[in-house]
Amino acid sequence: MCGLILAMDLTDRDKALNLLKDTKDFIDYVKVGYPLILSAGIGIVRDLSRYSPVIADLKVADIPYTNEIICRMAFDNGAKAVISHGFTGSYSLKACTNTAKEYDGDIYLVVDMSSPGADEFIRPNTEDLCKMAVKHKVKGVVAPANNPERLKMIREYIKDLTMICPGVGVQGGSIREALSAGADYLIVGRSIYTSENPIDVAKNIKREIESFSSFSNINR
Ligand code: NUP
Repeated sequence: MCGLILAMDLTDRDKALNLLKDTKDFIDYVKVGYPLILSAGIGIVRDLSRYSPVIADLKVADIPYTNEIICRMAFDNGAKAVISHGFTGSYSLKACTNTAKEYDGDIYLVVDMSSPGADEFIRPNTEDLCKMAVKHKVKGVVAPANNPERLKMIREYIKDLTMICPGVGVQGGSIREALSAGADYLIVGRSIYTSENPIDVAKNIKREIESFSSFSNINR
């Protein structure tokens, strides 16, 4: 299953909601993080969830007690999934997965990043983070679409967990290369919301993902 996740990093609540209304037919999830939640409040998760399932990109990274509170706030406000870090260890991740279970929600674990500097700390630990993802039965992992070699390696480690991948477009990644390397969902923000015609851009990206998906199904 391949699809498109819109990264909604606008900081204006009305603009964000209008953009989602316009593009909702071409996306599978909307991802919201600190930029919009800090400017519009956590209630924005509920507002967005009226149009699309929401992934709360909170990169949760605290003690178990606090992680639980954070996840509960996201799920209570209608999030379908929460993104967590794993470097805080198993107890902290478990607080997230246990809370998600209560809500029938999902946790995605960051196992690598698309940013320069990922080599410094997270990459030396990607294999262990992937093992942690499998062991704790998270829904999936976050991995860099702008690094197909890393995606291939991560795909081997995580087997059939879902891989959601930012880094296409502005961060240099290519849609086809990321999908060929094992990405399930592409996370795209600026290429859509800063464009003159976000509807067309979202529609075209979704089409490209679908055509890759049907081509690879035929050739299986
Ligand atoms: O490794 C990561 N890279 C990344 O870009 C992990 C992330 N969560 N993100 C997020 O994906 C980033 O915060 C932004 O919301 C989105 C990518 O957006 P864009 O580069 O397509 O604008």
